[in-house]
Amino acid sequence: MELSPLQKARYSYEPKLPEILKNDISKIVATEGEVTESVSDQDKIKALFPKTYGMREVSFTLSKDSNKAEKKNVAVILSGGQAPGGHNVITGLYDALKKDNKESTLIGFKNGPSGLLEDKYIEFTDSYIDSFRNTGGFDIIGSGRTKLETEEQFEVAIKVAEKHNLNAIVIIGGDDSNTNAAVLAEYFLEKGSKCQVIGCPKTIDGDLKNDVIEISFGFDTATKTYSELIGNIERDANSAKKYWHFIRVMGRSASHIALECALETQPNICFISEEVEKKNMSLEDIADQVVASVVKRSENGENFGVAIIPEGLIEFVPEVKKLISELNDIMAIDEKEFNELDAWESKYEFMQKKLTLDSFKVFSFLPLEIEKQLLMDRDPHGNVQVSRIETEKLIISIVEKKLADLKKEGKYKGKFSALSHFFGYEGRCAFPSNFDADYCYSLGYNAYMLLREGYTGYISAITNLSKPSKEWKAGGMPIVKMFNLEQRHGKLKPVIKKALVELDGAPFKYFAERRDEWAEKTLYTYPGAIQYYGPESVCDITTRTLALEQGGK
Ligand code: FBP
Repeated sequence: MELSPLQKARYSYEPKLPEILKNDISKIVATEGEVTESVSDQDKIKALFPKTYGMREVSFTLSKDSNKAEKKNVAVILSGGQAPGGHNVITGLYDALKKDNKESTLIGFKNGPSGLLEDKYIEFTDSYIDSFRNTGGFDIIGSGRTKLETEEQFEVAIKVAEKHNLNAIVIIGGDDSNTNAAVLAEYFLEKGSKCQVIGCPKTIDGDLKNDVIEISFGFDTATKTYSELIGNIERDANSAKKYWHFIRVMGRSASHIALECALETQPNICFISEEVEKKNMSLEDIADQVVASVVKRSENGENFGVAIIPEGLIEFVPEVKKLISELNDIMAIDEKEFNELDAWESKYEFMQKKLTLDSFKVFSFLPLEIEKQLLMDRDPHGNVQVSRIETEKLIISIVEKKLADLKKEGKYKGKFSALSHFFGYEGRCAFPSNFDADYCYSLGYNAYMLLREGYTGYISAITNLSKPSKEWKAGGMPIVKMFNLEQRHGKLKPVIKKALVELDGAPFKYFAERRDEWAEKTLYTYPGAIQYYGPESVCDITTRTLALEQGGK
């Protein structure tokens, strides 16, 4: 296979580990901290997870004695959307396992959790692992979104684990996949299986985080990739001075990606879905905010601008949120009947009968394309696929109408020519930044330490991440600690609580204090491309979000 010069160079990059993990593995031991509780619904969650509820947080320290490792058979699964650094989680896990005992084996189930159920796997070798070091993508074994949730699936998982004599399965995924990891860990314990389950926090969306999981991997590289592109567009806009660019960025539920990109590039507009929901903003209110900036800037002779829109925005506009929730419930029950209807008119009538009057009003106000996008297939977790809804075009169309009205009234004399963009898949498989390369390698290495020490139902946790890697700390947290009860498919289910943008948090406050000035003036910043080689102050820095959250600038 032909390799690019950067790929060749990245093969020899040596990811940095926290100091504690650089020691002889046989001398690293776990120290237990406080007993944990789930974030809410404690009694109900305790009853559902009798074996894994209330376990203690774990950190690693060095002991004088060394503890020889038995041979272990471990499996790994990549689950959900791609995120830069996934390959390094696997290389870190592999290196730790082989360093500890050469006889140990690592297999990878192919194409997500379905690989476990179908027993489709590969066994990793040195040369195969070496060809994926420090590269982006999940193609090392592939990924998938199959949800592990039924008793039959768990029974199959036990049989496959027994067949391979597995000591542990490491599941690399987001909130839903780590929820599955915790459920599987509980099930294995209940059935007396020796197979442990360890999770690793992945998602470019950045919404799997809390006091112990400071950031999910992939967020750093994905936001740097989008910010580079947004900065380039800003410079183009400021050079040509003729277009307003509306850029939708990924982030299914939370707006962490949009906020981080705004902090990096200082656009004229950036919506934060969590604020839209809190302020109960309608689609019209959102468009009015854009119109105000367009009008003001045109008065300054600047008929151009840049707006960032989080892809999840549409689900946070209260009136649309209610509509989507009704559509999800309808689809959960009547999807088959709905899919048998061919003509759009019949589908439309079907929804008219099923939706409440208010929601149907909102539905019928939307442009036809958006109506169709809202009715597309749900993902395996029953969610509407927001990455396929062109919210940026919806906003442009409402803004155009409003500006035309203002023009008629003589209140607006500028020109408005809008272009739309969607940045999502472009960022998910980029070569991991040095931060993600180091962080992911450490997460995988640390996952091995957790399973070596006999833990199950834990998520690998590397902390103190806004500091240089030698100050990073290694440990683990019981996954059930992150649980709450949420409505899914019309039923209350125990799931990891999603971390949304906190409106009283430092990153949002920083943005909110400056955005009025950004809306009017041209104060763009241009982050440029990710740098892999050069000064640490450029190459090793992480996100503004993490820096601000941890008291930096
Ligand atoms: P994960 O939460 O599984 O990591 O995926 C996040 C994400 O990239 C979202 O930002 C996006 O909405 C979604 O995946 C797209 O999913 P798909 O890859 O199935 O199109």
